[in-house]
Amino acid sequence: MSISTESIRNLAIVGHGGTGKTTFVENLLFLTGVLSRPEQVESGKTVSDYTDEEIENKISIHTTLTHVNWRDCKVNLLDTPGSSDFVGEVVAAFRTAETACVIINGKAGVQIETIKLWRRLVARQRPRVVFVNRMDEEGANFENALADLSQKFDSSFVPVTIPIGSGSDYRGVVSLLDNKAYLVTDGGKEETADIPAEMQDQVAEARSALIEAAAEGDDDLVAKFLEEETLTEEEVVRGLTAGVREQKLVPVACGAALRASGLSAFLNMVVGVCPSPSGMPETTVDEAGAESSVEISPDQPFSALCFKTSIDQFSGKLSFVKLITGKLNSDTEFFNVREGKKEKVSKLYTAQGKKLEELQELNAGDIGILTKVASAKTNDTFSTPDRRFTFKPLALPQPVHAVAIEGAQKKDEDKLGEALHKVVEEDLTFQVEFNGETKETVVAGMGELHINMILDKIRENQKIEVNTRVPKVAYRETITKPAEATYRHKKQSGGHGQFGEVSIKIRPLERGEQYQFDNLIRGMAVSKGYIPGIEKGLHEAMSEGFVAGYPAVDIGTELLDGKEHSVDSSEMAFKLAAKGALRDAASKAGPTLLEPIMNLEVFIEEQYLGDVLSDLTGRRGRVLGQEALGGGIISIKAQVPQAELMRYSIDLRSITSGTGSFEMNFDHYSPISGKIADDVIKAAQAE
Ligand SMILES: Nc1nc2c(ncn2[C@@H]2O[C@H](COP(=O)(O)OP(=O)(O)OP(=O)(O)O)[C@@H](O)[C@H]2O)c(=O)[nH]1
Ligand SMILES: [Mg+2]
Repeated sequence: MSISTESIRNLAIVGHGGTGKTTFVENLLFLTGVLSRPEQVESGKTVSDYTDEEIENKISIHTTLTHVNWRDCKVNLLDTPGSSDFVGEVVAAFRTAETACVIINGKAGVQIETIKLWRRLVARQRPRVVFVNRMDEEGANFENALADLSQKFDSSFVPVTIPIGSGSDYRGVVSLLDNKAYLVTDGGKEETADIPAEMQDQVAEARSALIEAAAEGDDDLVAKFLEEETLTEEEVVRGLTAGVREQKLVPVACGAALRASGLSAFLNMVVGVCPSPSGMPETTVDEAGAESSVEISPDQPFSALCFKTSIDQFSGKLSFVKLITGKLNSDTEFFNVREGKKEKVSKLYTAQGKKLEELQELNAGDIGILTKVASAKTNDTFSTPDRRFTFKPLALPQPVHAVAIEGAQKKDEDKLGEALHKVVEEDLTFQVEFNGETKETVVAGMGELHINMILDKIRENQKIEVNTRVPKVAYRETITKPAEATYRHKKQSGGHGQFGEVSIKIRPLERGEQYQFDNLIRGMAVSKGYIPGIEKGLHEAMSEGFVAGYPAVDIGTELLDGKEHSVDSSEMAFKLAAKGALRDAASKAGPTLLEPIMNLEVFIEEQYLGDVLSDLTGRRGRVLGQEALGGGIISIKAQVPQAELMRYSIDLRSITSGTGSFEMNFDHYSPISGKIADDVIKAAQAE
């Protein structure tokens, strides 16, 4: 029997690296009886961090699906990595889950990756809850953590649990929802108890704040609260549910995941106040690109979103799906909308980490795994043939780090290409591109760790050596003023000669306009049939460049005049004449090199501001502005030449002791001159 949509809660567990997400999930599995004993991340035996690379590095790298049952609900948990190198996995998880559970460290408070995630969650309008973890560590302070949240984020934070003690005095939590204490036991599950006498006043105050927040969550309740100054239990839950769903408030729970503490109250909150998928909107895009929305509901034909694919050593290809509408069972036939291809469910599973559990049926809102759907890729929409929409794809951040790679042995190139292709299918933040200009295969990802991890895995699995180096920059060339030239291509060799003469004028275009061609020849100086040859010649000359061999852009060309010969002219002769004319004209038109300039947003702790700014200046960067995000975290916006950013993800980490990170995307091309241009030309000539 499948779980009803109303009884499902989907949670993406997200937050800065090392805040305890994996430990949290492990202990939720322990609390609910899925595990008889929780393991520690360091042992390499947790349910969630099970891949070789996770066990080796002792951090999460992939999003892992697990689930627990609590009070008639099924809670799907997507444990995500905290490192910004794997942000693609995180985005996929909170794309899928209705609620994001943000875990923060009770001592360190809100850290940089959490700030970046929060901004994404706000942009996606995702309901959020917070769990302040590691309350058992020296220096943990719930009040400070709450203040830090309020200072950094523009949301209304409402405690639903409060800690009993902290650090070595930590004993458990008081749940404000059911007015009970949950005490830590030695290695076992937490036990309920009465609220400690000395906390009565504190609890009463926190509870009235919670009731007031609940009243504000639901307009109907405000009036009642003003009149009676309190609400019933049922009304509190109703108000909080509406508040979370509408993102008017963010409930905050606390505890110590490592000691399985604070988790019962957390699950009570999730089941009570986090939205079920039922009726939640999902954006669709039709064939014309128009957006609309469907509500998650079982009472419609089948549709699902594939949010992740991976390869399992026993079951082969796994496709992780979230059902948006209808039901799915082993008889369902469906279409992969992107491929227009019919597929069949062979088996249907859910999972506890790597352990697959077979299911008979999946209901709308639930998350499951299909095996052997050959065509499946991340972001695919599965649907019935009559419904031709797709679900809006994940918006992923642009790669920030790239390296050029090649197989050490020529014979390994094919193997390498195939292996890279497989990774690209699974990981949308990893890109592979053969750059025809620089003749390099360039792989790009979210950081050095991300790329190293992928390449190491390929080296090991394929038993091949892969060399890496800093990629070449894709420079461009252009002109700075108009010029004219006439070029005659004439050859007399044996029988047929070759003849073509072309006069052109070239002029600089606006940046980004690329290329323009106008034929201004009046009369019959050149037959129509030769014009395509002339255009081909101009194109070829532009793609070969005239300063350092990089493609020329943003040049307008006008064909002014020409001459032809009744016997010796040909398309080829005119092509060569046009090429010569463009080269001659360009040499008189102030030719120059252009370099790519990137938009950069850097996130750092205040103490590193001076060092980061002077480093950016050293990279020929132009700082556009800086903004204090609260709590000593600063974002700097700048434009920096790509040539200076090839190792930035590595250098920034070393300047900021590993805490800084950045996002970047291409902005525009900009002219370079002097020594910088000379060096580029010299390097190109040395090739
Ligand atoms: N004292 C204490 N330590 C904790 C607690 N929760 C987690 N830890 C420890 O914190 C470290 C990091 O825990 P993880 O669960 O791997 O953290 P994570 O957020 O999953 O890390 P990433 O996946 O790398 O982002 C481990 O050594 C845990 O044992 C807690 O409640 N108390
Ligand atoms: Mg983890």
